Amino acid sequence: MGAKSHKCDSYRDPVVKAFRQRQDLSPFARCRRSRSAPRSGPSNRTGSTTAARPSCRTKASAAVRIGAARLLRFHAFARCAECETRAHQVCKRNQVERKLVMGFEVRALDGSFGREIVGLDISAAIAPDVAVALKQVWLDHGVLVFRGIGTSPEVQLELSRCFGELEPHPIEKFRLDGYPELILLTNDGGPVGPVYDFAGVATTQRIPWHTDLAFTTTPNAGALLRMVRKVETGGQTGWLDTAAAYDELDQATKDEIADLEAVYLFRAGLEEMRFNRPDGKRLSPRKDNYPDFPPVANPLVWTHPETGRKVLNLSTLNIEYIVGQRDEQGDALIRRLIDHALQPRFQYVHEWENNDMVLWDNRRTMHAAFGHPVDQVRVVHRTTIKGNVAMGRVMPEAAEVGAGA
Ligand SMILES: O=C(O)CCC(=O)C(=O)O
Ligand SMILES: [Fe+2]
Repeated sequence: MGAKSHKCDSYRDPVVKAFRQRQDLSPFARCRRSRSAPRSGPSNRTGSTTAARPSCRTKASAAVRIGAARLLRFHAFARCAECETRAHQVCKRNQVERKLVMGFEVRALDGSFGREIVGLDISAAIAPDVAVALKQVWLDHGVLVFRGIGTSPEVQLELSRCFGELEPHPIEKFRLDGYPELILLTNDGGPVGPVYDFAGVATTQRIPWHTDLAFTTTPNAGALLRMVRKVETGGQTGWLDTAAAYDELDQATKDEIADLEAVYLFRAGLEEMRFNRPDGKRLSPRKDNYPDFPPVANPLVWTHPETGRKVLNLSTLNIEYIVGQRDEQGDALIRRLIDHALQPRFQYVHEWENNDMVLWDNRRTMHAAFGHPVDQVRVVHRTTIKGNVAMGRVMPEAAEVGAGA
């Protein structure tokens, strides 16, 4: 091997280079065992070849071989000082941290979960191995933020398809013309949902913490929003990590709720929901943009079908009562769980810029739309990643609701 071949192609990649400079990275993959290897020769930070560090060269090439076999085309393996404490993706066979793979960078967000993806090239089709790597980061972290790259419906669809089959909106009028898999969320031409008075401001698109389709037996796996036109006031979307919320319950509560089911439903008039309904005064008449849904019973603690993690399945907007405890005691339990889950430390709130895209794992998070003044126009395009794991059962009361709807 000549000196030239000691540097992999990724080393010339500007994204990789910038990342290394920022994060103080070695240009070589290192496994935990090699960390103590004595340094010889010039610093790797300045781009010296592995010839200066024979022990690293061996481990780096082994790491690349394993990576290449697994994901076909690794750009680089990298480890930064941060990785000592944070669990980035780990190559299980040799414990090499691979924070930087496939030419995109994975950065922590301002919150306890979720990640930002930086440097992803979506000017052309996303290669299957890149899609696999992105999906893994999504499953590991629950929310992915892509800033400024969502410039067209095509880009949004291309990215969304990395995470699973897309689901067209069941109600045709919400679909974007020519793009059945894109849903248009906008108040352009009139508010999309009810208008409430919040602190004297007529506000639309304000939706309390919920999980999409928590009131059905098969919630969708995820969704991706693209900000086409942001508003100047408000309009944020928040996400909440229900896996962490579960983990941090005390053991007595975990035992208490382990086998409970709760009933969830959806009413087009959100103020008719029982717990976390919108707190303002309704200004618009009840308009049946959406149908009411019959009650469904789902487990209160759900095992994520792809990661195996337990999550608190709360959907605060939709939860009605605990099965078998339709009383004060059951309601008190729901209130206690809601107070616990809504703590800011479990949340990430996104301040939108145009062309941002945010993807979430709907089985491991709740989200909330903060709303915006009704006289400002917000335009969002959304894709939905289909869910295919049923968890609940339709309640016998469904017949009554169905008859009345
Ligand atoms: O408008 C938003 O920010 C989010 C709306 C929402 O809840 C959704 O798309 O599921
Ligand atoms: Fe939602």
